[in-house]
Amino acid sequence: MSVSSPSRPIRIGSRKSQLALVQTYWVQETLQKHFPDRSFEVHTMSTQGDKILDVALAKIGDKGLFTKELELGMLNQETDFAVHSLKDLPTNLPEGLMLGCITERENPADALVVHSNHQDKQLDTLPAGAVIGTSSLRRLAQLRHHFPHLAFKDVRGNLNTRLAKLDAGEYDALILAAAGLQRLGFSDRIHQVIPTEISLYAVGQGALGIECREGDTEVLSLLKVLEHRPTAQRCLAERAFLRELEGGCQVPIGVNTRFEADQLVITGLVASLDGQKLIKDTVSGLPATAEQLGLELAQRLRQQGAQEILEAIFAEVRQG
Ligand code: DPM
Repeated sequence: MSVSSPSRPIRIGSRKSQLALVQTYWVQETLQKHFPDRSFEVHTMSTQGDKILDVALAKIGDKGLFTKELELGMLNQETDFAVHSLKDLPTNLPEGLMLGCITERENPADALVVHSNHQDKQLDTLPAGAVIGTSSLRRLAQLRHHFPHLAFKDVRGNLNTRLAKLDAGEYDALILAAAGLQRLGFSDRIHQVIPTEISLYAVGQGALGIECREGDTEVLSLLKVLEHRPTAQRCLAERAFLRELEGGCQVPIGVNTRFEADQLVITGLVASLDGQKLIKDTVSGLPATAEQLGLELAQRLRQQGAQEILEAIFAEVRQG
């Protein structure tokens, strides 16, 4: 291989799902605008998570379910970087790869989407036994805690498939990320933005994470135009928190981060699947110490029994 010439095309790896493509095309367009003399190509790939649609996510349990194939593409020099929903990117990356940039976060909240029968209802007024579709243990545990009158059922598939199942009456409501609905043009289906007191969001939710080869200075310098520093500080704190608790993507762990004056504030939660136990705490400090804040928060939750909850869940999920 020759030394990379300034004009070589930059190859972007992406999943094929509609949401992934909307996100990747946005990255491609933004870069193209900033670097009109360069060319940016999108290379799509299917990941394990796209192929296995009939098994509950938590039971597959594999970290990197939506990222592994994209990572191999970069390691094999077939692509130069990959665009992910940051919350699907494991906190420990394979040797040779790094998180090159974090983009500006959209609304990180979860949202309630209801069947047309329930247009006049909110989470607290849905009838007893109403069936809520979610595959997220985090959403399940928190909503069970606050709304024990509701029933929960697993739902898989892309956003269109899920909305179709809802409209067909298989569910009374769904819980989905507001950001995903917005990016796909379904903002009008957001019936209630779920307040953070009820559902803390997933680590990295609403932001995109761009993964590239470690030390690829050419790509890293291009990615700088996409970086959003405040989002990155928040998400680095969140990811340090999750990493320290050794949680994968499918764990009942939620966060909320925000800036108050010059302080970065992070609230984190670990919940038992039955919604009975919620362990929650908050720490704050200077944004420059973001990762330490996440770590400190994890240690505090562990002192309050978070590890026991997580171990019980790992055992339960493994047994199926
Ligand atoms: C992860 C979770 C889910 C996705 C678990 C969680 C939701 C699974 C489900 C880690 N990834 O949030 O507790 O409810 O079935 C996913 C979505 C987005 C990225 C869709 C969603 C869009 C929002 C974003 C799936 N990954 O959360 O409704 O880009 O942050």
